[in-house]
Amino acid sequence: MAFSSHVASRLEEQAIELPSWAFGNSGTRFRVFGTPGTPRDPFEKISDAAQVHKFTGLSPSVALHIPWDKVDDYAVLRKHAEDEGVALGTINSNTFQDEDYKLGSLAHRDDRIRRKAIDHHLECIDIMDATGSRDLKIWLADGTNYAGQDDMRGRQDRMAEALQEIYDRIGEHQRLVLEYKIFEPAFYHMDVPDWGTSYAQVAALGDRATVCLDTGHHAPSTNIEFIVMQLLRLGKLGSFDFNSRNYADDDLIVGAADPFQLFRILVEVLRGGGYGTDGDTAFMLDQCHNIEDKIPGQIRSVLNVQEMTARALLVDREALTAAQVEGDVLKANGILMDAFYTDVRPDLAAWREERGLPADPMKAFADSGYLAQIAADRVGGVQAGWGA
Ligand code: RM4
Ligand code: MN
Repeated sequence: MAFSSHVASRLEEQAIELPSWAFGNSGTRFRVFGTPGTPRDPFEKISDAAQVHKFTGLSPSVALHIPWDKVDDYAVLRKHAEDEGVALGTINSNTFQDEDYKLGSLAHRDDRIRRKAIDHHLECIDIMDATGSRDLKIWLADGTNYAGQDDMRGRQDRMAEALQEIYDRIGEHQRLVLEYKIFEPAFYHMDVPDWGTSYAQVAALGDRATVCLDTGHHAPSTNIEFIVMQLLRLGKLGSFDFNSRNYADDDLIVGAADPFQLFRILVEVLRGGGYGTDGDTAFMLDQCHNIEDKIPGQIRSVLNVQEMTARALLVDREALTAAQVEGDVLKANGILMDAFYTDVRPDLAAWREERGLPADPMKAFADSGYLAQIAADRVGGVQAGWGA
């Protein structure tokens, strides 16, 4: 079996943005392990990210995190990315690593601290103008640890006002994307804990404000594909942060913990017009590679998304609708499962070769010697990690 020309050409629309922070060292609260060759600065992170695109053709852009990826001249960084064959993508703000933000940022009671957090976002928008980025992604660590610690309603109101000021600065072709997370670092309540809160906040801002769905930010057994359906239905699914989880916000390789869930999500993305040129939903990874090599970890990740996208594209939509109309429960379910159980890997290998890409990107990268090269070249300096 080979892909139909429809599936083959739809696969060409796929673009998955990589997080610069995936190439730095990361770990748990217990230990951060270093790896030889880990980037020391944003330039090296982008060079590594470009390898993923070179071997897969799937990841033409890289997201930056500010201040971790601050540089003196963003035009120089942009040029470096272009020379490496990638673009600079989403700018992620960071209001969770400064002493001032202990009790919150955009929802903080103190005018000075709220001002500082808003100004940080305005600085991020200036950076977007220099990098040519479209999206400002906001994830807030704001929340409380104990009942009664603060007035939740007041926090919501202050956050709405602060977001409005930030949104008003977003350019005509730019977007504000608000990410939610059920818990952590706050353990009693988060100010943006769920898609409903994110939706309520962005809906009040305007058309260019949308929701970011990070697949790791839900309670166990949440039906994430339902949320995908609903946000697409409302025209508000701005982006995905893909990763996978077994327990909490594990940030493991997307499709590793629950490949079937990734399939179900992608089926709804296709159904709702969120894929490729159909819509404006950005695919991004938000992952950390604590113990595995980072570049192959990212290659594995984008391949996992591509494999599940191919399977979701194989769903026989007409037959599915017919079975649904007939009320044939088992037939409808069987049609979905047939697509899920199809091994698309041989077809994808052929698809890649036809497009001048290696049939097996994991092996081709391993054979390239790049990891040994960076381990030899990148001596001295401080390896990037959380905080840089
Ligand atoms: C957060 C959230 C954000 C990411 C940071 C590093 O938990 O998922 O998207 O920017 O982590
Ligand atoms: Mn995220």
